[in-house]
Amino acid sequence: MLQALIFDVDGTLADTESAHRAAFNAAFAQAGLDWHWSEALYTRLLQVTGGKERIAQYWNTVDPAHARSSSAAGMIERIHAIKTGIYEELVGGGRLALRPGVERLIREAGEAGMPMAIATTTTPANIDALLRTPFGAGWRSLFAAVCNGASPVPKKPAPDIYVAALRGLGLPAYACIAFEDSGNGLRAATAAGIPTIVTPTAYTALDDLGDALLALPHLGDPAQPLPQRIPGASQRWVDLAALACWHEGTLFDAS
Ligand code: XBP
Ligand code: MG
Repeated sequence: MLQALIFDVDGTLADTESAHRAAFNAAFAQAGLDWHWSEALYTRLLQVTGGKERIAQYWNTVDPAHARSSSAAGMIERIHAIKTGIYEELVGGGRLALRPGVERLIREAGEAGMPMAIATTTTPANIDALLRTPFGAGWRSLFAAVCNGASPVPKKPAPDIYVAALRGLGLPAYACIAFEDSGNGLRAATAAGIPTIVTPTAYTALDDLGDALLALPHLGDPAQPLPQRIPGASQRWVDLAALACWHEGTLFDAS
């Protein structure tokens, strides 16, 4: 039986990567660097999960000698802190909307008493900036566990952040459904044993998403229905009843 939902953040709850890219570029300029990440370059850099790790990887390709110097880690921390502040300004106050169906499904699950968790590689302040307006300052109470990029575990595609979310929920992987947007996220959730629904964005549309339980353009909403009928549902949006039906199918397949 489906007992909990686990949500990725970037790309899944909202289409955040353009704001992340703008924030990285503004931070580079503020730090006096002439680095600029174009959309095409950023799409490739997204294969490296975590903003600090992404900066380190890029620095290592453009200036390996300095990237390996003793001051590099401190410099990355400083650039990333500037980036996080800019990102909060860009998405906070409801300036970036959640993707279709996200708010509706989270509210439905909350009202039904279905436990939820977050499993993301992003910085905690980014989650607060995104969720504080739609769900209020107490958004954290909607989730039994919020596992994020501050935790000292390997980042996606490693399964660790999903394993931490399962531990926080106190549930086995087969009792949950995860929501992801990227190949790295899908690999992480799948390696933790969690059936996963993917809703890719333009940044992740070319990722290998073949292991997903289901791939959809978004979760759909009465005001913004999915373009196609979805299996086991008469409406064109994902709700708890449809999720329970797909989840039962995975258990049946596995037996
Ligand atoms: C996606 C990421 C994040 C963001 C940047 O995370 O890789 O690192 O791009 O965020 P997810 P930070 O899809 O798991 O939410 O700069 O705060 O690391
Ligand atoms: Mg993501």
